[in-house]
Amino acid sequence: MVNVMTLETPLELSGAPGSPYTRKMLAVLRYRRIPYRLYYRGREPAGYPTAQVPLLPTFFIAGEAVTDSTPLIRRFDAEIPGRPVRPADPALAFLDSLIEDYADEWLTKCMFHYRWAHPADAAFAGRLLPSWGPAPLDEPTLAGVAAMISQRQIGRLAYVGSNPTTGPVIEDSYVRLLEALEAHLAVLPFMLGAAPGAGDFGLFGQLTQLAGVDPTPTAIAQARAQRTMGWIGMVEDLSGLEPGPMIDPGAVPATLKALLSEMGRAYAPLLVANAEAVAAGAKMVETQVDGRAWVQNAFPYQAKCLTWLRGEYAALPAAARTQVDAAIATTGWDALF
Ligand SMILES: N[C@@H](CCC(=O)N[C@@H](CS)C(=O)NCC(=O)O)C(=O)O
Repeated sequence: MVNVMTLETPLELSGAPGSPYTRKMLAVLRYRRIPYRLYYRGREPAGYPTAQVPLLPTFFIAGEAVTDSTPLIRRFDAEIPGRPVRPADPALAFLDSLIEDYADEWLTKCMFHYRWAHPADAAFAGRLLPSWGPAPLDEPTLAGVAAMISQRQIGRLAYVGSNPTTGPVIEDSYVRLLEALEAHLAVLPFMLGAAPGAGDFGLFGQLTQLAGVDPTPTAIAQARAQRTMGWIGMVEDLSGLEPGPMIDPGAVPATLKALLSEMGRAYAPLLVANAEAVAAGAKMVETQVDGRAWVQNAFPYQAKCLTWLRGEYAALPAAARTQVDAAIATTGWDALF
């Protein structure tokens, strides 16, 4: 393993094809043309460290196990030259952060909910996930592992906020997101112009599963989101893309405004309510999302997300802040800043 204080390539990581954040980061590495070595989870070379919270993907950098895709994308941009993911323009970079946070923290609810709350989807995923490892599995072993994984993941539905109250809110938001993406991808190749940002890779990661693996949400995408499915296939490997111009941050296209509105509608109220619950030491968040009841466990990580977004907003130069304010006016995101 590389054991120096700066990033060296190939970057090494462990992950799995069924992990949206693994897919997000592999697509980033391909676009960046950063050589990498992927170990299937549990197949890392002997002696490799384990992260404090062992999440997928885990990168092995300078002798340490490092997780969390959002800061890693920024770190790779800073430390490995060429083809940065984050937009250079500060207003666009901020919008990119909003899109990435929505994808990582809200769209993942859709992914986890569809995968484990629908019995037929859960039965499928229970057998698929272990089959994505390198070890051959005979039938009794696969059946046993599938039952164990399904039971564990169904038990985790509460953590992402999927329950009978919130299920319809989550599913409606997925369908509306697909509609907004279809409209946007009819006019632009990526969310903010002719090059992908962290938000594109975040959306891509979750959508690899929602619109390509899990039967119920994939059938919805097949019926109504062919452009989006094509986009997912392309974002998987953008190693040959020459990035083109980004949109004018002072004149955000209507389809992007609609996307930001969809994201703000679903996710922004929850970010605020969750942060309040965490600050008050409450165990549960009870609020309204999209005019309907929402209950879930309070989630300290998402309180940090809000702090980061507010910090990034506060650091915007005045001219960029004016552009951001215009872009997010009436989208629901404006309530955060
Ligand atoms: N914020 C993290 C989230 C990573 C994450 O939640 N990974 C999930 C799977 S995609 C995980 O490892 N869950 C625990 C497990 O599968 O045991 C990131 O952006 O990388």
